[in-house]
Amino acid sequence: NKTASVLAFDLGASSGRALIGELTPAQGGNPELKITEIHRFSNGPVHIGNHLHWDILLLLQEVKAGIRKAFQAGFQPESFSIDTWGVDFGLLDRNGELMGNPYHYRDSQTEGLIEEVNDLIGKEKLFLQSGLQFMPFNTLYQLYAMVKAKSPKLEQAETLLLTPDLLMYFLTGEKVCEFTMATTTQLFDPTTRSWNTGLMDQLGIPSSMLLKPILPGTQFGQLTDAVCEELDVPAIKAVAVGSHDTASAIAAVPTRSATFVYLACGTWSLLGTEQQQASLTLETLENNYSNEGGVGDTYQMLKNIMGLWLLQECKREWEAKGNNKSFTELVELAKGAIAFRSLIDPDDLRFMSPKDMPEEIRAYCRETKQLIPQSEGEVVRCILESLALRYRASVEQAEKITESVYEGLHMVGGGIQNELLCQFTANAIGRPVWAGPIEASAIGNMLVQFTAIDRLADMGEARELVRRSFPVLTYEPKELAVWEEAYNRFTALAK
Ligand code: ADP
Ligand code: LRH
Repeated sequence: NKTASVLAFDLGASSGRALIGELTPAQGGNPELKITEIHRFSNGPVHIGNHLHWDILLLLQEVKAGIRKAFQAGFQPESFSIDTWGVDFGLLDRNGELMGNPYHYRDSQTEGLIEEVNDLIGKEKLFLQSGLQFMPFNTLYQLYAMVKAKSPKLEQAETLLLTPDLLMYFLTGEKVCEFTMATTTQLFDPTTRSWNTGLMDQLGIPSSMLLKPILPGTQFGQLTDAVCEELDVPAIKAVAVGSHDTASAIAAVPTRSATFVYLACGTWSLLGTEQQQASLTLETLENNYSNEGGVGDTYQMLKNIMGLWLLQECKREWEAKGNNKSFTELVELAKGAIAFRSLIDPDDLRFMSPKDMPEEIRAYCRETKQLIPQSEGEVVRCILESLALRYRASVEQAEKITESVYEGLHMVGGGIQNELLCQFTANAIGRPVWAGPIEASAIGNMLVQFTAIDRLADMGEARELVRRSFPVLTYEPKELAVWEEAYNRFTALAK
């Protein structure tokens, strides 16, 4: 009955971190989970020619640095795992070597391909066979772009590994395909729970590159001798977790109830409900909801909302102009700005990768004949109010599809450090917001590792552990009348 520890890497589009999770023994009470951040690093795209890539080798170096630091700090994790954003991948040749730099999901190669593939396959058929929201960056469109470009890499590829599986392969030498990541590709059929080879044949995508998915909780190898020697660490076990960061974040939602609505709030905002199986109805399709695999035999019916990307990009643009402000300072400025001066549809695809985000927001307001946000405070306020209103629309859609009423919204992820956004969200939905934990993806990652090494029984026990171990802040709704009025303006603007 000793303390057990595991090492979790959570790589988001803006930053990555390594955390140690320690499960303390039940000393007369119940066990608690203690987390310690070991390493944090920034992440972002690299432009080469006309393409946008991830710096995968730098990410590998940072993960290695995290492993080394964990042992240097005196921890003895039994196992480790990595979760990352969805959809992206690397291709291995027949010698098992990585061919080229993985593309970043914001690369423009997939522009226009949703429509093109819908014309070839049929939108409804594609939805029924994938359950996925039509997002331009889905793996399906990235691979189809490579087919159209007659990519020599694609012609020679032997194995496709999604980002977390690719990093785990570099460290363990084992090639696996984790289930929750597989479900972000739009090539995986949630009914048959297997790859949609018919679809791939039709589009000319070689299906032999894809491995049979393994479930979260599967132990599949250990650090290679070479990595252990390089880092001077023992050969700890590798576990497949909910390797999609969203799946891991949802696993750490401290809900008591089986029916609940959540918002994982980081670079993206993922809002949805947990289901036992994929919801493949016309209503789900019409509302552009997604069905993605979750941990513990769940399907997540959720929606990708553009999220704090909008704010991150404004911050980056202002920094490039020599104006450095932290998120805290920007949120303070937004508090002082006038309410509901201008609203945007955060999900308009024009905001996916614009050159200058503040200018794109101004252009949207100009074109929709609203007041144009000028100052930083005005721009940030516009973003946060618009996101909160989009969350309300999405909660209402989820309620319609699932024929349920939710009492409040669980918010998790880095974005909950933005208290103004949490309050706006409570106001917009007219219900309480329960915020916490911040490091949900890393915690969800740890929880699955603890089940794999037999320290936790199941995800029910895991969520109970999260409730016991981390604080949750409640935001009560306020100013309902003005938010109602703003919502009417928003729905007229954003379909
Ligand atoms: P990722 O999806 O990249 O993993 P995170 O979960 O780390 O994202 O969340 C990053 C977001 O959290 C940032 O875009 C920022 O808006 C928000 N954030 C981070 N720190 C703060 C802070 N101190 N105050 C307000 N917001 C913050
Ligand atoms: C959030 C996320 C989301 C994906 C996007 C590419 O980090 O994983 O679920 O759709 O990144």
